[in-house]
Amino acid sequence: MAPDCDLFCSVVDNFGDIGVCWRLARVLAQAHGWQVRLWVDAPQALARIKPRGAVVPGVRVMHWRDDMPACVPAPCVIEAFACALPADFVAAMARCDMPPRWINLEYLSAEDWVEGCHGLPSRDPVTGLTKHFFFPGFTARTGGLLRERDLFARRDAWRAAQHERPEESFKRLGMQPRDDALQLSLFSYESTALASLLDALRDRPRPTQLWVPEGRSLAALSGLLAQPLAAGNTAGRGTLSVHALAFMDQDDYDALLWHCDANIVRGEDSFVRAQWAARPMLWQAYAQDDAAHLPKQEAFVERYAAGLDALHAANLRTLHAGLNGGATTGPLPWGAWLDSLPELTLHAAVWADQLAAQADLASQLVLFNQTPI
Ligand code: TRH
Repeated sequence: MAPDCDLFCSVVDNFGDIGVCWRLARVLAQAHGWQVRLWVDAPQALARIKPRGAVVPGVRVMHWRDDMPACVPAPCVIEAFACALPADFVAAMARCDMPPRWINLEYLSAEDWVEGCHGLPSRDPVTGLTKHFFFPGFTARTGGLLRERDLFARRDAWRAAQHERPEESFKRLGMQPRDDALQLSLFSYESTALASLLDALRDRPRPTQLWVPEGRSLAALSGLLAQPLAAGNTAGRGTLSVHALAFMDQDDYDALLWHCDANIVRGEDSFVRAQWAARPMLWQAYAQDDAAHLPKQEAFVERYAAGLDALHAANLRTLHAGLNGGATTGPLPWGAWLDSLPELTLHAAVWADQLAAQADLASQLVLFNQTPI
């Protein structure tokens, strides 16, 4: 079947680029019936996050190499995160009788300027083709957020099953949660704030289980605890137990976020998924050389904390600044944050429902693609 869309993804580092693209490809196919050719230059990164053996009807994964075969471009071409399409492919787009709709999918930001840039055209000087900038975002004048139609139903069903059949749910994730312990997950980059998080958790009256998938945060914790941690290992300090988990696929990672009482996440895709989990969350943005991630992080916290009382909002600002390498004074208010989890849980549920009232990113993209230029 002829493709409806060519989606190009270059894996810069980590898992966010392919995490977003694989999710978008799946939603376009499953919810909109599109045939998607997903071109990825590092299929091994996709293999880490894709449920094993998962075949999604409508999604064809193509290895994007320098010598990619000549092909007729689909009517919609999505260039994820300005990954620079191959010159031959752009030339083929220009030769089409009806040139494809060329969309550059941008990184997510809560900053105000996004509304003014969403949907703007730009003319390619070489071919004269028009490319449009499509910005995900948190407001009605942006492209919205990626969300599967059945996501909340699956989340709620998983939570119900977790109580009815706990062994089944947790064995899959390699976890043995204790009923009496606070459940936290951590998927971050390196941060000086992690040391004070460990210190705060080891002295809490209530035990904490901190679940950490393999990767950069686990390596950082191994250093801080002076104990090498690999999947399946546990380290205890005071009332804190740190549990290392194997890196799981995207669906299982969702389940981890749904299970935990609060989640610390990073980048773009886990950041959005933690919001859909409707549990308290803290976010470490992907660091940029010019510290451009700091205003990005601040813009998000301003939106997110808008409905909270002044003290909770101030704590969130400080913790986010601390996690992201921004300026802070005094110790980070981990204890106050942990104490306020019940209020923050109510807030997270309201926030998730509010965001879900917005049209999701894939639906907006499909509509945008149909709109005459
Ligand atoms: O991996 P990241 O740090 O990705 C980053 C950001 O996207 C950043 O904007 C981008 O510039 C940079 O990559 C190149 O964080 P992110 O976006 O949360 O992506 C992680 C993906 O990995 C997400 O789809 C969830 C998934 N994941 C799993 O599938 N299994 C796991 O065990 C974990 C922890 C994550």
